[in-house]
Amino acid sequence: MLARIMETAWCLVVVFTAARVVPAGANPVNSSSCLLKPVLSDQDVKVSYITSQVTSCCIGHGPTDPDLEVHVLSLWLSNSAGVIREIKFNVNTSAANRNRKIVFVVNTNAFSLFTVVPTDQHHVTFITSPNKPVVAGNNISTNIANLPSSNGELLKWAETKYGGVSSFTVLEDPEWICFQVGKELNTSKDCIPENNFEAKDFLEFQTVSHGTESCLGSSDHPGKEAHILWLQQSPPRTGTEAIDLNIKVTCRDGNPVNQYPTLLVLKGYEGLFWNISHMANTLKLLVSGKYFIKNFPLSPINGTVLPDSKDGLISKATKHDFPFIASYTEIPSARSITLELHRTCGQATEVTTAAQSKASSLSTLAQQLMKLSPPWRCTENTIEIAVIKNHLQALKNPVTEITLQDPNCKAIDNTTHFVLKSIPENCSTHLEGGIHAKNQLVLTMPALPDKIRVPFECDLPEKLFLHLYHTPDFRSSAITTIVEVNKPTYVQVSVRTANQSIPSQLQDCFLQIPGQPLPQELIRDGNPLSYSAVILDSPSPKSWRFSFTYRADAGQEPTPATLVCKHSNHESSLEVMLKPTNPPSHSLGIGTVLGITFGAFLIGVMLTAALWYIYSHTRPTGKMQPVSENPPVSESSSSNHSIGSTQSTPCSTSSMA
Ligand SMILES: *[C@@H]1O[C@H](CO)[C@@H](O)[C@H](O)[C@H]1NC(C)=O
Ligand SMILES: *[C@@H]1O[C@H](CO)[C@@H](O)[C@H](O)[C@H]1NC(C)=O
Ligand SMILES: *[C@@H]1O[C@H](CO)[C@@H](O)[C@H](O)[C@H]1NC(C)=O
Ligand SMILES: *[C@@H]1O[C@H](CO)[C@@H](O)[C@H](O)[C@H]1NC(C)=O
Ligand SMILES: *[C@@H]1O[C@H](CO)[C@@H](O)[C@H](O)[C@H]1NC(C)=O
Ligand SMILES: *[C@@H]1O[C@H](CO)[C@@H](O)[C@H](O)[C@H]1NC(C)=O
Ligand SMILES: *[C@@H]1O[C@H](CO)[C@@H](O)[C@H](O)[C@H]1NC(C)=O
Ligand SMILES: *[C@@H]1O[C@H](CO)[C@@H](O)[C@H](O)[C@H]1NC(C)=O
Ligand SMILES: CC(=O)N[C@H]1CO[C@H](CO)[C@@H](O)[C@@H]1O
Repeated sequence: MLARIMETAWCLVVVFTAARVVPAGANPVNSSSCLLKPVLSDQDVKVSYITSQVTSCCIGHGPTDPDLEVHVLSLWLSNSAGVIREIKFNVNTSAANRNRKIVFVVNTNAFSLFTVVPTDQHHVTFITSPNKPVVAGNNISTNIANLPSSNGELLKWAETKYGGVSSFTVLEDPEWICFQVGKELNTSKDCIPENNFEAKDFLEFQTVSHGTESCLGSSDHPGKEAHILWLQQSPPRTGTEAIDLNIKVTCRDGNPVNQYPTLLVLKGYEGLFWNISHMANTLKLLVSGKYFIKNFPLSPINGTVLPDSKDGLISKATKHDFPFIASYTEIPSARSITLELHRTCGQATEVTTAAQSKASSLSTLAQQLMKLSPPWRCTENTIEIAVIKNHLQALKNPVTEITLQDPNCKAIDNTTHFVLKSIPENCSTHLEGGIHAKNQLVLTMPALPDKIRVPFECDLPEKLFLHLYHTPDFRSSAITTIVEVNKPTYVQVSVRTANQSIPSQLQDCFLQIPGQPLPQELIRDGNPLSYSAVILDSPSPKSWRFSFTYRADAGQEPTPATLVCKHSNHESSLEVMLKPTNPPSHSLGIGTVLGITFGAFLIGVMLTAALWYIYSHTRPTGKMQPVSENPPVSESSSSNHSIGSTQSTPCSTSSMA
């Protein structure tokens, strides 16, 4: 456990220090100069993997002595000129058949050293050719024999000597082998080797891929690189498989590790689960199937679909701006893969204190954590944060507070999450093009002197907004959904879009009233149509204003209706309530209030009334005539105000300007 924590801490320091020495101005890539060539053993990249798929194998009925197991191994070692290859050989035991004697007949094509770690449960004997290999280890017996070099003859030799073999296996370039003895391999047949045999039942081995190709060496390193791994095994008949992927960055001389921005393209069958060891900040992933980052307590992340061809995978990397393919490897079958990168390392430019490096590594880890499982979301009207508190445990230090850039915007701890909702206009959110929101999460950790900042961004969805007001000052605090009958209603329509080439005018707005078959058009193609609609000055290129007055018999009940507006490709609707004005005015029917002719008539009546009033007041004696509290309004008929609307609001006339 402690070792694991130490390892994590070490990794983080590597990440941190690596991030600081990435070359700043990398050369642009000339992809046509990236010529894939087979990697040589001294090059900067090495792909190795653990697999049970062997070159050739069979399981036999075993020797005539039932207390004996005879396993024949033929190992083919490439590129071994002048170098003595060392192969580690683990003999694993299974609980059954403890009393059996075990014989390994091992031949190799080159001098090699076999370091054996045997089980103490069995007596193990090795039979080898002189020096091919040399077997070393405690508690083992070795016998030298002149073994035939061809595979077929080697098998025949063992079958003749023991009356049959338990297994026969051909392996290429193993670095270590783990062999399980004492198992009932169970066959009654003779051993007839099959190619590409899946020997999961009794062995697995690690080998270096010799098919790896690379651009390294064919051109200058552009400062960023892609690694492509194509695992070609077919899906298991049942269940799901997980494959371990380890990334090891080693330094040839000195510290720290010089780590380039790296794209990892991982292709496997659909449904394969990649278990990725450790993620540097400079690592990008394109993964088919699902993946999981070790040490981060996150749920699996869904990958993407990747092409089924070498060219397709390479062009995928190129499309993601990583045309320099530092390694391309096809792997027939594996349970675990290790990508080893050797880097030229320089001296650290700055000596950092333990506290500084702890802060930086925590900050890096926090950023990775947030990128893997983004807790931010742009919705129609809000920016929402929901940080799962369990995820923060990966930081191994408590987080006491999370805010946005504006420290007044604090997330609330609801026991499982830190949650926060804010409107895009608030909390120092920077809106690019009115749609691309940028802000940062600020984490407070008492263990650190400084706060951890995690910048984030998200796109607000494109949308048309409708807002109603009773007054033409369009105060945001006075938004309403009530359309007062016979009084002006002020409408602001605004569009949130990244599109620069939208029409400068509002297009269509109408009212849909239940029971009325046709919509009541207010604006058509930017022109006012009915209900005294008036186009007002627009406050910005992406918002528009108008007013209208819905006219109806004042005595009617409140009626629900829908206001609909359209602009460019957007449409928005707002549920409103058509309400008679309060208190109800004289019940002048709608029919009575319309029409210039009638207006003129009314003026005449009013004049008559006024004259009568003056007359009655100037009379020396006589009774007072009852006078209406609400004297008729003497506005011209082109007024936007209905006659019934008599309580004038402070701004009620400015709309006519
Ligand atoms: C890319 O490299 C090729 C071959 O080396 C060369 O012919 C070509 O001009 C280069 N292209 C650019 C854009 O540098
Ligand atoms: C070898 O033995 C160890 C300990 O018994 C076990 O954990 C491991 O899985 C075995 N390896 C194989 C390949 O069976
Ligand atoms: C060697 O084998 C014997 C039994 O055959 C066992 O008791 C002993 O512990 C083994 N020694 C080592 C070093 O494995
Ligand atoms: C991934 O690897 C980690 C550490 O080795 C292990 O705990 C975890 O179970 C693995 N996940 C899967 C799905 O194999
Ligand atoms: C991942 O894919 C599975 C289906 O394969 C789906 O059920 C799940 O919701 C997806 N998860 C996410 C986070 O998209
Ligand atoms: C906390 O908030 C998150 C996100 O809104 C929600 O999913 C979760 O159920 C909440 N937890 C509790 C205990 O209310
Ligand atoms: C902005 O957020 C602060 C803090 O949450 C809040 O008090 C304020 O009312 C918000 N402003 C608007 C315009 O919503
Ligand atoms: C931008 O708006 C114009 C006018 O509505 C439309 O024709 C065009 O397709 C839009 N462009 C994009 C990228 O949506
Ligand atoms: C335990 C087991 O799998 N036994 C099998 C061994 O092989 C023979 C014939 O190949 C089968 O009949 C057994 O069932």
